[in-house]
Amino acid sequence: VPGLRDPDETETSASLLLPPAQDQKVMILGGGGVGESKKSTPRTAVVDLKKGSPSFEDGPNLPQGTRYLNSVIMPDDSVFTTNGSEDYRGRSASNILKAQFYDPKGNAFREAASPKVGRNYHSEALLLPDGRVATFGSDPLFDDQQNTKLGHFEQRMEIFTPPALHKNGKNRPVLGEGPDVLDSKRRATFATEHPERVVNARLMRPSAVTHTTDVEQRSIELGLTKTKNSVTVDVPSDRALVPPGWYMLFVTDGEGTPSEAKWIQVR
Ligand SMILES: [Cu+2]
Repeated sequence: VPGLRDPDETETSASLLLPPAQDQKVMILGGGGVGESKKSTPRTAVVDLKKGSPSFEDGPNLPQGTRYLNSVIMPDDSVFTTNGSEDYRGRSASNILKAQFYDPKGNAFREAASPKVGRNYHSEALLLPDGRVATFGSDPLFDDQQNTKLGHFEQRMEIFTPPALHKNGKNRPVLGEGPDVLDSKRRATFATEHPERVVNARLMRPSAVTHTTDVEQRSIELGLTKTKNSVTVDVPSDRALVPPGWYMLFVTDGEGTPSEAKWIQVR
């Protein structure tokens, strides 16, 4: 696919299928030169695979050159992206204590609360079924700025609570009683006291993240119908778009406040 700026700096980059998966847009963020290179790039780029002859187009830059960035799709279709380092495996104390949300619709970043723990190589971030994000791991080459002391594996975890949960955490949309497998029409109905609050429904693949990369990550937009006390979701029939397996089902309100997930199986 042509059009990618800094094509020699894709090692240790992040990449993901942007939400919703139906849009078939792939994003790449940051990265560095091959091996122990000092080079890293703030470049992001997006390719729309639905176009006749797809090519990468530049997205907004990260705050600085970034390797080992972790990127997590959120239930509100934003992408939470955090941590990383500017140099190879955090060398010369180059961990980046920054996080931001990428909005695929606006093609822009907005700042998020900063992580407290630096993370580079062998680090991970994943979406929890309660709508928060856990970050963990990091495997720095050295523990000091002068690169004289051998590094130690980072054992502290952090949990990130997105802004909508800080604001509306005590008043989230709720998915009540419902099935844990789709019916023959690929639908599922859940009880809820306030169906009017439910604006979007997403099927989100549980994470399988390693080395900052989650190859399972995808979020599928669902059809939504309501009664006075229930919501019904419709799952697309395309098995390439929705590979069989277990998913987290999230609904969100008009402010992007997520419910807790219900686990549901797609056969
Ligand atoms: Cu490894």
